[in-house]
Amino acid sequence: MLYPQQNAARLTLSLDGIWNFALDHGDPAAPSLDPASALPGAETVAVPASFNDQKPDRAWRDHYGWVYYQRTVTLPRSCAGQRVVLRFGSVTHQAKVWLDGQLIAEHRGGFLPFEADVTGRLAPGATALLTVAADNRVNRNTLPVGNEPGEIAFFGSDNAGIPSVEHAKANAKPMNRPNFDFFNYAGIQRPVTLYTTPRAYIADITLVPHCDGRVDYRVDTVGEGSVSVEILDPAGKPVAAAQGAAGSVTVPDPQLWEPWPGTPALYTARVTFGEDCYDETFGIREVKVEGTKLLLNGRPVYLKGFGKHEDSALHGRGLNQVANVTDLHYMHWFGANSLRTSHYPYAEEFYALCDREGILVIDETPAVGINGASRDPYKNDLLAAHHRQVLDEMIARDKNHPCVILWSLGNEPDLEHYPESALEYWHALYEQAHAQDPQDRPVTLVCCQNDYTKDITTRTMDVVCINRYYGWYNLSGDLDAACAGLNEELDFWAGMGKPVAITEYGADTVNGLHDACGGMFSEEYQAEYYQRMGEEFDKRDFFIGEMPWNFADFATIQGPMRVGGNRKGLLTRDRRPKLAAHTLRRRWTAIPNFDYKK
Ligand code: E8X
Repeated sequence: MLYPQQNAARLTLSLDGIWNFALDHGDPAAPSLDPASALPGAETVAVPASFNDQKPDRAWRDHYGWVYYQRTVTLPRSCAGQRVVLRFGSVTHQAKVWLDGQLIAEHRGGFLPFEADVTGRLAPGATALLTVAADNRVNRNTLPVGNEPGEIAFFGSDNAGIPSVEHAKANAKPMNRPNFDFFNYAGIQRPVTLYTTPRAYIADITLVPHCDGRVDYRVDTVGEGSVSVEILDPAGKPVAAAQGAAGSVTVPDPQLWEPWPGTPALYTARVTFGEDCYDETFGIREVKVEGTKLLLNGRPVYLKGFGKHEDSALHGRGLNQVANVTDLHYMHWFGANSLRTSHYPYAEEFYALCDREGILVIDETPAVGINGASRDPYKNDLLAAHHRQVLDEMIARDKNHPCVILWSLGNEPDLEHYPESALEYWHALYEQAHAQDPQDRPVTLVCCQNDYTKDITTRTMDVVCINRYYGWYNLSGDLDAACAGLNEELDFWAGMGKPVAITEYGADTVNGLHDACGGMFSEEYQAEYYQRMGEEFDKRDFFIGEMPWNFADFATIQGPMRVGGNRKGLLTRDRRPKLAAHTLRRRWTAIPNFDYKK
């Protein structure tokens, strides 16, 4: 799916800014406000951003159900004769969109774009009323997954069985019960754009580059016309060209795309089709798994980076380009070269920055929370169908980004209690990802700390990605025992013949809490924890990546285990380094991107 682009043939109009907003206090099962009329009691809200933190009001923070956004939109007369499209970067978790009360789009899934062709519905020179309803509910059929009323809370048993507790739970008001450890931010969290194209237009561009300079391409079009493709080098100089909707073109002396501090060389595929044109950026790089190595451009790469969140003050999960730029500069400061889009696809603008800054990305679906159920979650056809949809949409959106090197099908599902149906479910998605990705990147599934001997699914992935908290959630505070436990498990993985990366490990750390004996929650404990873990990773040649959890402190649901959110950040939420950040910076600036493990 192409990102909106302003160019010689196309116009983009941003609809971001201050919209009218109202909570729908009706039945959460169905939006109840009239989309053809002005919202009753409308207040102001900024778009793009989560709505939750934009007003000091529990009704906004804890809303359960639908919310409404509304504004007018005017199409310039100069757009006469053009195709006109309305596009949302994302609306979380599901959306209905109306123009002058006519339903023009619906979408399920809160982290991927959708659009509606409004040619003819919005006349040049006319003004229309644009209304968007967003549903923030999560449940067993959504991704991320929510608990149903009465199910065990994310953290622990909340005193199940005590009569007074059970009665109070049964009478609790309807609310979201996230089965995941991040705040359930929602709303129009990414840009809204009205854009035009010629009536005959370029619908999609697929690029498959090879390190020898050959670039296989396909251009999907609508209407009559002929396709031409010109390749511009990083300096903007034309270096190759081809005619036809599909074929190959060879770039002479290709400059390969490499992670920072190497050069993330970016080329441009300049596509024309009739009156239409589009410039698609790409990088010449290849990624594959060979034995226990992850090869980038044929060389073993070592992943040094983080699990992150799209999370910042006031914006919530909303696009925050200042945070994105700051975070990627911090990645360089750490000597980091990679990150995981835990636990959902991030904004398109973020991947474009990673392409430009040379940051490797593990691109993850919103499949988090498929665990903890009293029944086999893999027998839920609604969930499985939605999972297949979001996987297809994520690959379709991100397929040309050179920064994306690995698809993650999901995070920490239950792989122990229903091992056979788990393997069947995840293997089907594994096959789908390989089939859908034109560049056929490696595929993984991030597994939770579990009895790895019973987990028959993780070992089938191209890269084994484990989340382990030896020394935190188990063997708490005892780093000697933690290292012993980690090493026993790594002995198990040594026999698998696969590359292994740790995609989460960490310790909640209250910035400013110091302890000469390095007790848990102190900055000293977090620093020692990462020092000790790194020493153990270095002993294993098949161990190809370390990604602490988390880049920064982030907002979560309320609970007895969260002190103003998850505090495992190496940075505070406002991006100030804790003691351990300097430990990691010393370690990673001494580790090269390539050939670190023999
Ligand atoms: C944590 C992380 C959470 O923030 C992340 O979204 C998924 C969790 C650790 C799971 N992984 O809690 O900080 C470990 C569970 C062991 C009981």
